[in-house]
Amino acid sequence: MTMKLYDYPRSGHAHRIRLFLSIIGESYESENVDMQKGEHKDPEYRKLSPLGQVPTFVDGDFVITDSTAALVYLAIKHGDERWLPRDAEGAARVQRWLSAASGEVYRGPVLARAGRQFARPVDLEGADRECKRLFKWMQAELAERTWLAADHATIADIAMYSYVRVVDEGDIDLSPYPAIVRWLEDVEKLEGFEPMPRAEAGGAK
Ligand SMILES: N[C@@H](CCC(=O)N[C@@H](CS)C(=O)NCC(=O)O)C(=O)O
Repeated sequence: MTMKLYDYPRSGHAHRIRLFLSIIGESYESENVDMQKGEHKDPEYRKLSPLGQVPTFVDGDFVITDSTAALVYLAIKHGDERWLPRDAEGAARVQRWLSAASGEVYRGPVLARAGRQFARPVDLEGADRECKRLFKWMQAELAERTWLAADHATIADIAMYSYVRVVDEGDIDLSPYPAIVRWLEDVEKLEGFEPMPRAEAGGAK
């Protein structure tokens, strides 16, 4: 059965899923949800995504309306076990970063970019503070080891990558965090890597 991604190019949440699908070599259908036209709030789309959010990932009858949940699903169903270790400690280490990808990444890099690149009304000072807090932590972790959650790449790295890569679009400079820059480049060397689109072409957060 074909898998389908309801997608929007500039969405980092959607990019996480595209990136992982590409790395594990899974083919899928893609349907663009034009967020600029507000298609994510259409009643028809809300039947799939009650919150009216992008991305939505569908495999047969199973609908997933969250990027990190889709990564977990794909890692278990289609990926090599290394992407999501099954032992208690290994799984918790990955989950720690999946939570950050939905929490600190949203409150920092996502909102800084949404405010400055897409002129959304956000608390930019708050977003900048969150970015600093997050990047200080990531820098310390990544100065100690190559990957975020294990001694190899996991879905933690996939989930964290997309919005950190384009945080300069929120006017945040990564040069004080050399270990993060090194890690971004390491993710980009993974076989099957697919880049996060830049905002120049316009779009939503
Ligand atoms: N928890 C969701 C969040 C997805 C999300 O916030 N998507 C944004 C676009 S990148 C969105 O749809 N925003 C519109 C809204 O929340 O109303 C995920 O990880 O996929």
